[in-house]
Amino acid sequence: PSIGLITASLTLHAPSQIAAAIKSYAGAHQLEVVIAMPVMVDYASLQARLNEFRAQNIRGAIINLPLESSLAEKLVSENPDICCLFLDISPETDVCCVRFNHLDGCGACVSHLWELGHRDFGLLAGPESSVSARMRLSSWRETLHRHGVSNAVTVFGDWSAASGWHKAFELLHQHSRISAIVVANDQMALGVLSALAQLHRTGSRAVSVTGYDDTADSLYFQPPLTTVAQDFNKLGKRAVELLIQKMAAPQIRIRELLPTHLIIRQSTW
Ligand code: IPT
Repeated sequence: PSIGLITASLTLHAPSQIAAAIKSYAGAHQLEVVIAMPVMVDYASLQARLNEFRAQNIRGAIINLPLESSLAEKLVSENPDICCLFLDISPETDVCCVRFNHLDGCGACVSHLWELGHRDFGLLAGPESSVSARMRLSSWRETLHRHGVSNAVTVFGDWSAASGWHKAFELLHQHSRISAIVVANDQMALGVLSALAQLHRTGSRAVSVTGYDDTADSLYFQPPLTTVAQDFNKLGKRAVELLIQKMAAPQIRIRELLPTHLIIRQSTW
């Protein structure tokens, strides 16, 4: 038997680590994983993927794509014969999900920078089309507001290192006083660190940088990256376990939240 995985681009580190974990835990349960990686994230294209799963006798799907609530709800109601478990949706959406709690990690990250004395922030968010990117941004802003900081400039990247590199130049050219850049994922943070090195903003002139994900490489960035850890292995394990439970008892309602936490390394000071 097989389960389906509909995923964000596997060229990105986080979705690929999640897919790897799902694949290995599914294997431990003698389940194959059929992977779909849609280019378009709209109803027609996702429904087409579920139809392909159905044709292969697949009755459970893990969906790791940032989805708007209405779209996730529509997929569930139009496909009652396929158990869907969502990994990247808003907490307000009433569908089965396992997701990371952005609040603890985002709050800890901004508070850490504030405690170091930073008051001029650059926020490098993920794409506005991603629900998780929007939630991270709003919880950074809430934490800054709580600390009484109003000096934060926001720019948006596309999760890639290349976008991080471009956006760092944009931020520092327009707002040279920025002393800390809060970044929505490690890959963009890698690009930011590279831009800072090119601008000779290192050593005693360094801008503090935080990432998000704690992917396997982040410890080896220069400097090693302070970041918010999401345990992708755990997410994959729980997703497989919970999907199996739901396929056995489709009426159960799954709402699981996994913690995130700050890991302090040398990119903040
Ligand atoms: C989220 C990652 O944090 C981000 O780096 C990017 O890869 C994104 O996925 C792609 O959609 S993790 C997700 C489970 C919210």
